[in-house]
Amino acid sequence: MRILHTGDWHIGKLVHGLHMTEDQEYILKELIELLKIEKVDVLIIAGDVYDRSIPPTEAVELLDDVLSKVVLDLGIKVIMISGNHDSPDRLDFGSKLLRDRGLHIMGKLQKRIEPVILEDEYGEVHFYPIPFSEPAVVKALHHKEEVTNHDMAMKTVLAPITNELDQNIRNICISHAFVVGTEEPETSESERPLSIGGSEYVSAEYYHPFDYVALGHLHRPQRVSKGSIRYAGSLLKYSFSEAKQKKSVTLIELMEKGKITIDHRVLKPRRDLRVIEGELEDLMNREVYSFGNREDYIHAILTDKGTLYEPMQRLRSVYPNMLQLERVRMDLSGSDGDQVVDMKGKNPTELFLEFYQKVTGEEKPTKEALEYFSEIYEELEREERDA
Ligand SMILES: [Mn+2]
Repeated sequence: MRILHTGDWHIGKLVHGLHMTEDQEYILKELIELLKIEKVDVLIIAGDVYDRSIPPTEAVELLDDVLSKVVLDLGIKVIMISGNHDSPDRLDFGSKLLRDRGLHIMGKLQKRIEPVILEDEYGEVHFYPIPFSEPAVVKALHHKEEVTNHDMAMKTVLAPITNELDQNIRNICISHAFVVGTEEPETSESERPLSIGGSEYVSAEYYHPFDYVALGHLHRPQRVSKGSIRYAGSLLKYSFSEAKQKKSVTLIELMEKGKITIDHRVLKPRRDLRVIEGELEDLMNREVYSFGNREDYIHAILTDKGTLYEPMQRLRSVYPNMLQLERVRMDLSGSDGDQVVDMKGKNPTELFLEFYQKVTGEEKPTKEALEYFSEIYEELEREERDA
């Protein structure tokens, strides 16, 4: 049986105010092609299907379209669970009706989680889809007062399953959580914390009895611990902290019990999301920008010292999808932009010196720069008088 493990689609996501739906449509088309080429039997979506509990209509249309193609046209089974971004009840819509067609949705956590049973030449494979399990929900569902954090919640949810697991057959778990094992986890800025205050971590050991664990939540593809507990990672880069990550989907081939191969396939996005750094003139230089796709989503870090005239507009003329601009030294609008400057009793030159120091981090401007300032200042004064 060939399984494609994906997660964190975040359909309908905005990145720096920009709708990613078209990029998602593009990459999902590639995903559909991959499903065909690789002759995949089961597609897993390990939570955060949508980016928001009430997704925009384009997002709902896109998911409907993609799932219809996968399930109806290609006859591939789909198993999906809710993540912390999804609304469990909304995701569950139609789930009973769709089950017989091969679309298995687990939005809302149930006290008893029944496996989705599929078969191949080696026998049955049991898939346990565990929707995102909030501690408060688990506590109420299982009447267990001691459930106060994510670790306890997942332990409570998984215990009845792992206790009765038939170890003669192949068992797969699908879960959306921050699972921590022996490997150092790598997080991204686009992951919303699962818990504010309390710990969001879940111990990997609860998942050990499964043959493979398809996780969602962390956006970088990664292994949690030895064995087969893995994050597929998000479909696309959703923050600049992910600029250097290599996104992929995970292809699993299940053979007889105990025999499994894990592989990765890379999908090429319509636009990459990357960080460029240098002086404005250099970044605008053809020899520099022709190295990459100018249409990519760009975060530019400018290292120029002096003031720049409309750097964002100028960069946009070369990089139409500029999303973020950062000045290495100069930050007038940033966090300390509200600082009150005591201007009383200071002459314009003194104020300029203070400003220069703050902006460049340098002690003093050059003699030429200071002369230039005086010249311009006098000219402005003249203009004001004449007006
Ligand atoms: Mn996510």
